[in-house]
Amino acid sequence: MDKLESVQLKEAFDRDGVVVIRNFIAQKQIDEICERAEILTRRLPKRSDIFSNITKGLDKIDDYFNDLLFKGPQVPVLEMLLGEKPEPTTASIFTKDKYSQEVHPHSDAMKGGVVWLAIDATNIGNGCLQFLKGSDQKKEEFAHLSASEPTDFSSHPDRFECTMSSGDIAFFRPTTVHWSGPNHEGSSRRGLNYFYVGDAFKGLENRYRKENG
Ligand SMILES: O=C(O)CCC(=O)C(=O)O
Repeated sequence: MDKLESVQLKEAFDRDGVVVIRNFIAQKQIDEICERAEILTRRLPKRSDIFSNITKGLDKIDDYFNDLLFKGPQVPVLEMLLGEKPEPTTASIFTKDKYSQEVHPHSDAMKGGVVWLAIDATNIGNGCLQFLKGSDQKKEEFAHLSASEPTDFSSHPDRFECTMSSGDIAFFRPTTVHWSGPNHEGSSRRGLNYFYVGDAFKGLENRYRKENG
């Protein structure tokens, strides 16, 4: 990425709280990521709550994902966008098949960055990510949202339907409201998700554990 592209990307990130880079990872590596993530997903126990389609902690059990989380090509881009070193938290795979749950509009944490790499092509029919552009600048207004509670933003003027091809990557602030709808198609919609939210995310996990036992 040249200097001008970086400046333009940072401007868009500061304005919208989300940017997408097309063709960021070559298909050969996407295939490799997909194959390894599928093996781990089969090995790891499924969550029994409403987010059974999310497998977290790939980096904890496979050095391949640990290396990607800490040293992947997304790290310098995120550092440029945030203006500080990202604090790696975890790498997860978000699989959405025909029977998967919706992830309702929410924020992830109060600081840091989130990266979502498309393994499959995503569109509104199979539950692509959607965002409210600029919502990271209105944290209080959206603080009450929860990923498990439906909130209808379908006609919100700042809604951004983040259609992606395999290998495209989205960078967003954890406070940029985002969600994904149902998958009406038969095929699976998978994304590799890197959280760089440091301790703030641990705080959220602790709160979740306390609230849900
Ligand atoms: O992949 C999805 O469907 C949802 C992703 C998400 O909510 C997140 O990255 O926090």
